[in-house]
Amino acid sequence: MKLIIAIIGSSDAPSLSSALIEAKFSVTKLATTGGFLKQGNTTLLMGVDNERVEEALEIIKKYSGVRTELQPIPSVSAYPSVIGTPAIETTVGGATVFITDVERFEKL
Ligand code: 2BA
Repeated sequence: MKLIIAIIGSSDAPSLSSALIEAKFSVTKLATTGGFLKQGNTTLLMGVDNERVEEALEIIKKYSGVRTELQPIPSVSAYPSVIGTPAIETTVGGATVFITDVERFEKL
């Protein structure tokens, strides 16, 4: 078994948690704070069987990895060159993931 520790943006936490639960992973969600920016982020703890680690990582990547998304333009007047386009592409997300061996796992 492995312990996956995933530090993600808090806005990605609800969708990622739901996807992981849907895929029958067990997840513990911690409200954490980044040491550098001192802003809230979310840390997920997951005990995962070795053969499902890659599957878990794929889901983490899909829902919280770095990706581009269409964001609504806040004020069209601030972006005169994109008048007529309802949204702009923005880079969002990012996950820092640690994977460690679990020496022993028990439910007592
Ligand atoms: P990321 O590297 O994507 O890290 C996002 C958050 O993940 C971090 O929040 C921290 O909570 C966690 N994290 C990343 N690497 C870690 C590690 N090796 N051990 C434990 N936790 C880790 P913040 O500390 O607030 O950092 C936010 C962003 O600021 C970082 O994004 C990075 O782009 C930048 N950053 C962090 N430390 C920096 C430093 N010493 N100098 C310059 N930039 C830094």
